[in-house]
Amino acid sequence: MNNISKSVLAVILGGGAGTRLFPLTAARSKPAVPIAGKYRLVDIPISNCINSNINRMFVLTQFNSASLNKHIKNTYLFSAFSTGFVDILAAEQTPDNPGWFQGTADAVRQSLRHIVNLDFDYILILSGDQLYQMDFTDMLNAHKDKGADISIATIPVNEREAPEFGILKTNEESLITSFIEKPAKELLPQWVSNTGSEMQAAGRNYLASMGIYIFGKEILFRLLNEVHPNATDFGKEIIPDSIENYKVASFQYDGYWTDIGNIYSFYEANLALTQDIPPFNLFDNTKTVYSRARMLPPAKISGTTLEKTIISEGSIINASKIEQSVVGIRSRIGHGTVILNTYVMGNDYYETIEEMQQDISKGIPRLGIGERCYIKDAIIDKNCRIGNDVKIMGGSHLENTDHPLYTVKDGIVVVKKLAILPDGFVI
Ligand code: ADQ
Ligand code: ADP
Repeated sequence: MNNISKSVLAVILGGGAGTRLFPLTAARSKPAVPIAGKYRLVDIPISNCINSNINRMFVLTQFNSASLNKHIKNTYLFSAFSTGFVDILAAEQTPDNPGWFQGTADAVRQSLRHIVNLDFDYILILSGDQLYQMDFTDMLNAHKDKGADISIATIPVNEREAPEFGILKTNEESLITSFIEKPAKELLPQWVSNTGSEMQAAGRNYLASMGIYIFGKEILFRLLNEVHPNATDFGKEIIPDSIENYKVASFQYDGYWTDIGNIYSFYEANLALTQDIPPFNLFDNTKTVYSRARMLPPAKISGTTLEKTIISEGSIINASKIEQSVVGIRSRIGHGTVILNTYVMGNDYYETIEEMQQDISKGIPRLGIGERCYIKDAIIDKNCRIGNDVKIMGGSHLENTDHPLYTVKDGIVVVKKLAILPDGFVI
């Protein structure tokens, strides 16, 4: 067995109240949100762990949805000869803690009792809503070489992004000397770092925390239970308060990494996969992204002009044109339909011919997207029934709204899971 698998345990933060990705999180927990046509958010951190030989993982979530359980149980089956597991720990009420997880540190603190008896030296804490392919071995080795108590993965960001992150400064040994969580714009001039000439040329002058932490086991228990028993967050409390008393190291990462915590960044990250050479590469043998093997038939396409588009397995596409879009598993798209800059998540099941005929006789659109529709700048959640001649035109002209069938956020129309849009519906 590889050494790292014995010494490291990973904890994946599966999401707080989940308002930022609403309505995708209205009926499922954040780790279960489908991305890139066939994966779920949680597959990203789990795959990064597996590719780094870390095979013991806990996923912390506020509520334990059926879809998350099913996905994890059916996907991550380690052999009987391995110590590997992926366990979901949902916020639970206990006599001494009546509430949900209050924040990231509180979530980890509440899960310690499930973790304490396991054999490990280091704990790797990961966010559940980031898109990246990172080998954590390098970070762990740097942590050990430096004799650090805590290591934080960091990445250079520009001035526009800096206020959204924890920003830090380091000394020449890459030890963190100061840290501020989400600094106001006016404070930024004080936080400029030497990020290297290439990064500086790109305007990336601030060193941001990626929210990825390595703690020694003893230190984590001491910090959460004794030093800060009431702290709720790593970024707001534990990290800034540890800089003075502990050896906190920065591990600078220069690869592709993006936060997908809100609708716009989620949409952008999905559509970025359609570029010629996407920064997040699903076609890399050494960095496989794992997901559930569904044994679906290959996609069947007829009469469609496809431009920079991903079509997932099990789809039946008769559209006239699809551009810059991601089409998820089991999608069905009718004749004459045009889809632009859109993420169609697909369906969880197929309708039988009889069911389709029943739909037609009841006047309900069939599962999928009908004929002669025009859909632009949208996310279509799973299992929607979109009739014929429907027009969805997202864009900056739309105001943020929440309608029973769809939500508009930053110009993106999100059609809600299971929504039924009748023939001729216009957004
Ligand atoms: P944020 O991402 O804003 O900043 P936070 O909202 O605490 O911090 O979320 C961190 C991760 O934990 C996310 O994946 C989130 O979904 C999850 N999470 C939040 N509350 C949770 C809870 N109660 N239970 C389970 N999971 C929860 C953090 C750091 C910054 C850093 C950015 C990088 O605080 O310093 O720059 O991450 O993205
Ligand atoms: P989500 O992707 O939104 O999280 P779930 O994972 O909860 O959705 O639901 C997906 C599962 O539910 C699928 O595996 C599918 O088998 C099943 N399912 C959902 N709706 C139906 C339906 N109407 N008929 C048959 N199976 C369904």
